[in-house]
Amino acid sequence: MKLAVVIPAFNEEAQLGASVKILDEFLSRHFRIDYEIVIADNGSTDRTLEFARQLGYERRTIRVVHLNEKGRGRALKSAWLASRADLLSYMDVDLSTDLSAFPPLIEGLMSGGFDLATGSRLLKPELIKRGWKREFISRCYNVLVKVMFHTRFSDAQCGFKAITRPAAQALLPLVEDNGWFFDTELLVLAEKLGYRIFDLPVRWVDDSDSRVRIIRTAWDDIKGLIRMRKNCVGGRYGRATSAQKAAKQLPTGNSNEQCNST
Ligand SMILES: Nc1nc2c(ncn2[C@@H]2O[C@H](COP(=O)(O)OP(=O)(O)O)[C@@H](O)[C@H]2O)c(=O)[nH]1
Ligand SMILES: [Mg+2]
Repeated sequence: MKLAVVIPAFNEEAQLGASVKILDEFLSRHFRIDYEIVIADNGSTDRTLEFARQLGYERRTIRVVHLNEKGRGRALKSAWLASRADLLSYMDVDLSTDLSAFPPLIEGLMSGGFDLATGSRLLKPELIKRGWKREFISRCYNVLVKVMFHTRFSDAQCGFKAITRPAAQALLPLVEDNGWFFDTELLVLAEKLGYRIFDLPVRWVDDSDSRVRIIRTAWDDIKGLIRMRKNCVGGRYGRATSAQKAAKQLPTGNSNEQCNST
């Protein structure tokens, strides 16, 4: 059994080294299974790639993936699909999510009970420290996702997720977004197609050094939701389910293909 922890990195020369070392120490202390940390850089214009490669030389647990085209979703898809690990995960460079949630996140998959595990900042608000603006936008956005898709997971955009290899192989080709909406698209698809999602409350301290352009990202998210909604109405995900079931790529759990009824 092997675990891959992907760290998407865009212009992160200031934080990358310290965070990756903290993560490596943490994983070596808390995990008995084999693991690799994959730094996934694309589009960085600072020395992120150089620093990442240096870390790769220094530590046998660290690998680097580099793509020319920007986009966090693109980096995650590519790093997950290229990894040979059985369990695939990712977290943001700034380690905003407290690492104490990582062992239970992975345990949820290892126990065989879940196909995808995701951190949530909305299940236990008392564990969260972030500015009112991001909190407000996050809450409104997640209400919108629920209203549009009748999904049960609570936080679509938390940068702290893990997925089994078979689920990733079946779902990632269906995820069209290569940017920030990647997370929402993955979760909505997973739930609609009957994958079992572990929604885990996390402790989170916001890092003010953000790459998110709020208005632009919010608009892209809304466009993404509308596109997915159209796909639902057009029955596209239902067709994917049938095709994948035929190819025996889907779990036998209850598929929640109810886009059309909402
Ligand atoms: N590989 C890659 N990583 C990205 C890109 N954009 C953002 N990231 C990473 O995504 C993570 C979350 O970014 P951050 O700015 O902390 O987002 P916030 O916490 O929502 O404000 C960080 O690890 C970033 O370096 C991108 O285009 N490519
Ligand atoms: Mg952050």
